[in-house]
Amino acid sequence: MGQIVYIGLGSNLGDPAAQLQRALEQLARLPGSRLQGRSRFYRSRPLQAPGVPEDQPDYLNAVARVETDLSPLMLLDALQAIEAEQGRVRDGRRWAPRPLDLDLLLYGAEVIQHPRLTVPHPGIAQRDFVLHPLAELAPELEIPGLGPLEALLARCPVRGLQRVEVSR
Ligand code: ROI
Repeated sequence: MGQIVYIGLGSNLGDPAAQLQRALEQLARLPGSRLQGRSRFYRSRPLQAPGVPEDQPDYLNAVARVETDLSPLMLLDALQAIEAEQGRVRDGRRWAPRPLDLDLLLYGAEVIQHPRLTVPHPGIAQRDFVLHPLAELAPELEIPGLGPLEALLARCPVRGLQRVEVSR
């Protein structure tokens, strides 16, 4: 039996809707994995944090649910390969605008502290563009170490997230 994982998708350069769609197709082809669902797409202003450039375009964000036999680091490698394939250059600048960002948000109920990977994804509790799409897929979800998703949603700052797909 594989693990249930949630992957955050984000893009704010080029054609974000096309890039998210393409990334979902690539997630569906991950080895040893099955794409089980995805949220709608949301438009969201760039999250402000210390050191984050303020003059970025809006993001398009979504979350995908995948069942996988891949280990966390094998999955991370596969996600980074998809990012690279879609033109992301990792030049050491954090938080730069990007054509595609794939974040491993949750890996089953595991808590992972590794030099390359922190799960649950840090900052998840402050990110409306992660919590709302996640709640579409799994409203009853328990976030390891942080508690029920519903409680995190109730405390998350409201930043004017906009659902851009009415139906699919
Ligand atoms: N802001 C939004 N709205 N969506 C993102 O995916 C996103 N990703 C980031 C930073 C720059 C922190 N802000 C973001 O990496």
